[in-house]
Parts: sequence; structure tokens; C-alpha cells
Amino acid sequence: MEKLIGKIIRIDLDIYVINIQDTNNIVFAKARGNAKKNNAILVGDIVEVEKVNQDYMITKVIDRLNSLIRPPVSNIDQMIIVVSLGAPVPDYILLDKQIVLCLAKGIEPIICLNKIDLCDKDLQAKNDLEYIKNTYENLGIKICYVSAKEKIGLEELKSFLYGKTSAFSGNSGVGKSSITQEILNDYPKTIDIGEIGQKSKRGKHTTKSVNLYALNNNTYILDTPGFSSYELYDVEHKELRNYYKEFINCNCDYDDCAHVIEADTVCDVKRKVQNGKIDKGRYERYVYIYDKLKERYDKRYK
Ligand SMILES: Nc1nc2c(ncn2[C@@H]2O[C@H](COP(=O)(O)OP(=O)(O)OP(=O)(O)O)[C@@H](O)[C@H]2O)c(=O)[nH]1
Ligand SMILES: [Mg+2]
Ligand SMILES: [Zn+2]
Repeated sequence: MEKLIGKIIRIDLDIYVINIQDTNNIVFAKARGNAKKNNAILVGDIVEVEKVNQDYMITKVIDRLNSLIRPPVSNIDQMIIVVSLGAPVPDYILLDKQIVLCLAKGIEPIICLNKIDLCDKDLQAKNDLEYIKNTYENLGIKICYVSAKEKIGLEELKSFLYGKTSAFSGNSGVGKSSITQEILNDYPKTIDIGEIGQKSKRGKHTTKSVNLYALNNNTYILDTPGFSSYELYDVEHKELRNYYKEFINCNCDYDDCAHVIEADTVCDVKRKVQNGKIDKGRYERYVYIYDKLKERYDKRYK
């Protein structure tokens, strides 16, 4: 019986595609029953594999650095949050939720603003680009401005990826797979493990499973399926404020100020929103997300 170590690069129903560490071989493995439940094995996991005759069986998942449910990945250094300027237009609540989740999990969020080619014709696209630049650069978040279609900004994006494991995340259609493909085109040796996206009935390629690609032996990128809804699991309303950098230096009268129901005479965050020091949109979305999380909390504990 042979024991091997490898990285999960893809999961197709109950088949685990594994890149074996020392040989760089790709093997297809199974896992015991209980391993399949509750995302017990994720793309990005390092696993122990046993070879019995011609069959491979996963026997152990090595402790993770971190793991996410949406997208379902593990051992991530960075999240490339893809936002597109059109089809679909930016969803700022979704963007803020993804940033919060990254900060809660110790993962660096990077915004990848895609489809900047649309700025030429579309005034709204131009305004969104300005808004994102002004709002999120101030928060110290790296932003790259990309057009997968026109091959713009890909060098800068690639410079963020070296030596790291980066998952692409974002709602459906923003261009995660188009961007990953552009990057992979520069790495012809990357093993092609199958289809990037299946064509749906509407003729669109939509990604159905997470795919991990090794650009070299310490750089990995993960293409993930887009989502239409996004719940902030693992984050409670009371801690939400900790993930807003613009709130950190505010001097509210109460240490436990949630910056929501408190009066603006005692809440410095509210004052800063009023005098334009904190972006109003970011604040309003914060209140919206806070209310949703509180609702969920109240339901759970009533
Ligand atoms: N105009 C323009 N269109 C783009 C660009 N990048 C991608 N698209 C188009 O956007 C559509 C969706 O792209 P995908 O790469 O499949 O998006 P995705 O994020 O992988 O979508 P899911 O897999 O469903 O989550 C396709 O029709 C692409 O051709 C771009 O830079 N500019
Ligand atoms: Mg895709
Ligand atoms: Zn406050």
C-alpha cells in the first residue's frame, strides 16, 4: 500500500481530482462516506491518499489555513473579487459582503474591476469605475482595472498573484473564467483538467465547479462558480463594524456603538457620514447588512 500527499484541484460529484506533490501526477480518488458531507473536502485541500491496487482513496485532510463555503475553497491567501462594469453592473452590497468575509477570515481582498472596455460608450460604467476607485482605494484595498476582452490590465493582475493562492470570486457573468483563461494562456504547461465551463441552455458558459490551476509550484489560481445570492455566514452583526476600516478611528461616545440606532450626537461614524468623511453608500450598505445579520441572529435565539 502506497501513501501519497496531494492537492485537490477539482471535485466532480464524488470523484476527487488530485495533483500529487512529488510526481506532479494527476490521480482520481474516492473518499469514505462521511468525508463527502458538509464540504469535508474542498478544492485547495492538501490530502493524504492511499493507493490500493489501482484505486486511490483519500484517508486524511491536512489541517487547513482557512476555508470558505462560498466559494467552496480552502487554503487561500487572496480573494480576487471580480466586479464588472456591465452585464452585470456592480452589486455593491455583494462587494462589501465579500470584503467583510475576507477580512473576517484573514484573506486579503483584491478588487478586479473587469469589462473596463465598456467605459468608452457607457457613462454609468465610467461613474462606477470612479466610485470604486475613490471609495475602495481609500480603504487600502488593491484594485486592478481589467478588460479580459481587450486584454487590458492583465500584467498588473498577474503581478498580484505570484507566490500566492488566489481564488476568483464574484457573481455570475462578471468574467472570472475569461480572466483565468487569459492568465492560463501565458502558462501553456498548465495541465488542462477539463472543461472550464459548460454551455447552458441560454448559450452561456457558466462554471459549475471550482477548478484549481498551478501556474508554478507556489502560485495557484482558482476559478469558481458565480453566485446569485450570498449570505455572510460566520460573521455576526456585533462584529461587523470591525471589518470597516473607515470606522476604526471614530470616537463614538460608547465603546460598543454599533453606529446604527445610536443618535448622531453620540455616534462619530454618523457625524462623519454627514460631513462626507465616510462614504454614504458604504455606510448605508453597512446598516443594511447589519440589519440582515441581526434579523438572522434574533431568529436563531428567540
Ligand atoms: N465587454 C466585455 N465582456 C467580457 C469581458 N470579460 C468577459 N466578458 C463576457 O462576459 C460574459 C461572462 O464571462 P465569464 O468569464 O463566463 O463569467 P464568469 O464570471 O466566469 O461567470 P460564471 O461562471 O457564470 O460565474 C461572457 O460573455 C464574456 O465574453 C470584458 O472584459 N469585456
Ligand atoms: Mg465562470
Ligand atoms: Zn458610532
